[in-house]
Amino acid sequence: MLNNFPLWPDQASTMASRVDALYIFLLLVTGAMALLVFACVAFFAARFRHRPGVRAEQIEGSNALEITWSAIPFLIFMAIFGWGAFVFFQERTPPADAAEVYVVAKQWMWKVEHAEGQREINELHVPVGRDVKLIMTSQDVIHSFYIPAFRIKQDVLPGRYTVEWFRATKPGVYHLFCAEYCGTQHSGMVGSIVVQQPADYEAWMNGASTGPLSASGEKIFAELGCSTCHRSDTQGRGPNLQGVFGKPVQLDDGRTVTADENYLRESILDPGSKRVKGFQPIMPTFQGLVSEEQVNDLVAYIKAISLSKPINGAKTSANRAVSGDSSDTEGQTPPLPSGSKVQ
Ligand code: HEC
Ligand SMILES: [Cu+2]
Repeated sequence: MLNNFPLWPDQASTMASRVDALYIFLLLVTGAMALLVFACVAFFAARFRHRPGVRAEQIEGSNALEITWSAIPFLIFMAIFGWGAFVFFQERTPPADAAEVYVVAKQWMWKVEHAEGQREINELHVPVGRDVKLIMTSQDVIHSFYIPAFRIKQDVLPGRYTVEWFRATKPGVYHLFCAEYCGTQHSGMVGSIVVQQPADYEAWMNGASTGPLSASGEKIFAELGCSTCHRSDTQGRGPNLQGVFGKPVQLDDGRTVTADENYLRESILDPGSKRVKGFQPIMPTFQGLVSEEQVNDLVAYIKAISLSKPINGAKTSANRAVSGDSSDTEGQTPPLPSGSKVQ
């Protein structure tokens, strides 16, 4: 019904109709309230107008009336709150098996990296009907990744990851806007979201691949010497990173944190801030040595070696290292996490 009503953007994601329903409810409630107020103003102005010889008389106090006009708005506001919170949590909680796409914002463009390795600028190709999680960061100032047709918007901040997700429901090309004023060419920081049928998407995917992000990550991991300390056995000076993602990590100040994307990112750029229990503070910072894209690749790599089925478990790989088994290298080329395959 809304498709032909040009005040509304397309509804092209599973969130769109939910957000719209809430918004229409707000419009109806505020519209009805405005009507009620204006109707009362008009009615009372006519009913109690000045008439010659009639004296105005004060009317005071009615508990029933006051309770009614407090209770009804209260219930309406609680309904708006409850409904809003429900939609908010749906929009904030990416499904666990969503495909992952890394987004790096900079003045004034969007750089996009798919877990499978495709890179795009100011464009994002996605298949219809698939949950997609965007893991976003900024190279400079605050930006905001806004897709009106999907009804999602999320600030993109320097120095950390923020996340948003969607499931596109309709093939087409949709606007992408930066929704946070970010400098002189902010208005040019736009792009398009290309939603394709799975078969078209697969064809596009196969045409542009430079290999999975986790593979570039593995290369960088070796080039930067991460692998000298982080080995796939227990002999390294740093912790074995297999299986770390998504798990609780004990820190030497007694805290326990979950190893999510932000934790991995911080461990690489600011290793001193959270030190793993039982290890020396010898890891150098890589701040300034790696680009945002390289950090994303490293994070994707660490996630890949964490999510793939433990190839032999840390124990066995330690045993193998001791016994000098040369097939140890198979532990360093992880299969892709299953979530990143196109169905
Ligand atoms: C000189 C040795 C050394 C190098 C090189 C090194 N690390 Fe580390 N790393 C450590 C040590 C020791 C720790 C544990 C103490 C700490 O948290 O600072 C650690 C912790 C980490 C953690 C947190 C692990 C956990 O179990 O919670 C991550 C992730 C990490 N490093 C990634 C990297 C990456 C990526 C590189 C390369 C860009 C790298 N490290 C290079 C020594 C190193
Ligand atoms: Cu911007």
